[in-house]
Amino acid sequence: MQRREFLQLTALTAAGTSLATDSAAQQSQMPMRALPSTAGLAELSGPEFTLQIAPVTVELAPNRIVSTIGYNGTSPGPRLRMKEGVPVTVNVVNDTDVPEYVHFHGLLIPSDVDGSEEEGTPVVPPRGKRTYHFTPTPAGTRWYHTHTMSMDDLHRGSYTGMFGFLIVEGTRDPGNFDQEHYLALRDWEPYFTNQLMDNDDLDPGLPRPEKPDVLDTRPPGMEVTADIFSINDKALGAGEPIRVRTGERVMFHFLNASAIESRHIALPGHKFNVIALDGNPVPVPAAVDVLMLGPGERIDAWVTMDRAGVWIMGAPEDPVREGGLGIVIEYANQRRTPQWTPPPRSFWDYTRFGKPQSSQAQAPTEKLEMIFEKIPRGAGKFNSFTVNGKPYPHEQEFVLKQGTRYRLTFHNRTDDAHPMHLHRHQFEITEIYGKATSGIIKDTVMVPTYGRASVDFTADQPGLTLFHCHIQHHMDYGFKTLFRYA
Ligand SMILES: [Cu+2]
Repeated sequence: MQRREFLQLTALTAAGTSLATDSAAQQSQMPMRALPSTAGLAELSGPEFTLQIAPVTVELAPNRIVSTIGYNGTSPGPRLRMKEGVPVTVNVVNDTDVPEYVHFHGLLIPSDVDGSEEEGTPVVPPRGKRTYHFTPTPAGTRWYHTHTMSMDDLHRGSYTGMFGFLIVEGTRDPGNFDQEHYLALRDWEPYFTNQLMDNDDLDPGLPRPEKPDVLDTRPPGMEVTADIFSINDKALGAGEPIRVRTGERVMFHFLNASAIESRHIALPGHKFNVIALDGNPVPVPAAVDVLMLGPGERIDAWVTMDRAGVWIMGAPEDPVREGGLGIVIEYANQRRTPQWTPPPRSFWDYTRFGKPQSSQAQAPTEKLEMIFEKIPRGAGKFNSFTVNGKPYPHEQEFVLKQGTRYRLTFHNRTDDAHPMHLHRHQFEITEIYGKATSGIIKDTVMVPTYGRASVDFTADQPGLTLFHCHIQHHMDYGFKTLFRYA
């Protein structure tokens, strides 16, 4: 972003905020709804849904309008609310000239409706339509998004606005909260860069067991980054604030819908009580100052509103927050410029939410080692990636026996952290950062730079199963494998 544009955006942020504060003064006279939910996002309830893929414009702020592709005229698309175990029909209408796939991320559903070309899901043809029938499970915060390849086209695939929340309601008690908000973290208008922008794991204390003795010094290839951000469809200050009262308990469902980078979120003076990761309840709920979400990950966390004021909830990194990644939290009868103060320095650690010992109950019987390596391709080209020394496609490397419990150990021999996503299954993290843990069930895990992680899963969903890095250009340039069932 040019500096001039950046200043315009910041000026606008300030103006937008003061407008919002004025309207809040009027609003505070009005009774609050019992359970206010995030404004601006439509919600559709099943059992039948229609998603229309077509160009949309997103007004992130009055002077910041982006053109992209969305669902049903918006980005994020509508929130889809399904009931666990109740069959649904999703009609997908493709009003673009590009073949499309809609992937239902985090659901345990068959390959032919999972929305993955690699798994053999039929395509939604350009200017055509296709109907998916499946039974949503398990309950939790899921999401849906395009699964097309982008390669070097930054207007395709998950660089576009084709994403939305998908909520599967179960029988679990949702808890007693005064408000509930669905917040998707996004970046817009990505561009190529030669610099690795990652801030995934700056903690030098992290073990790096996979760091090679001799580093590959060939010139690195291109990366993708962005300077424009939003939560849902609004940049910081341009949308309505979340209006709260002292003592309220507010539930936030966060999704990192970025195709490229991890995100952190903090709310000055408040703590996030993390109760679920990737939609699945954690064994040890815990309060943290800062959340971290790799691309594709979700966090459900509630906050007790116990520090009156007007606050910015957003990215701790100044350029990211000032570029739009934030939302104002405004207490009743408080009128001032939204405040930001940096959170205490903290390191995101999944094991904080797990049981500290390994699970003896479900020991794996088979082990698969997966070595991730990056091949630097030099300026103007994307790096490529290999798994166990081979690029995609793999033929017979990863064949599963139905009913068997597997331990996958990821050896990340690259200088970047990767959000590794397993389709159609969920896994349990059993080791990460050199620590054993159990009970954390996820579908996507950030494998640290030069780090190692182990996850266990049961092969109980026959059919082709894609496993890949959720960073779009890593996946497109080789960072994926297919699991097959024998
Ligand atoms: Cu990656």
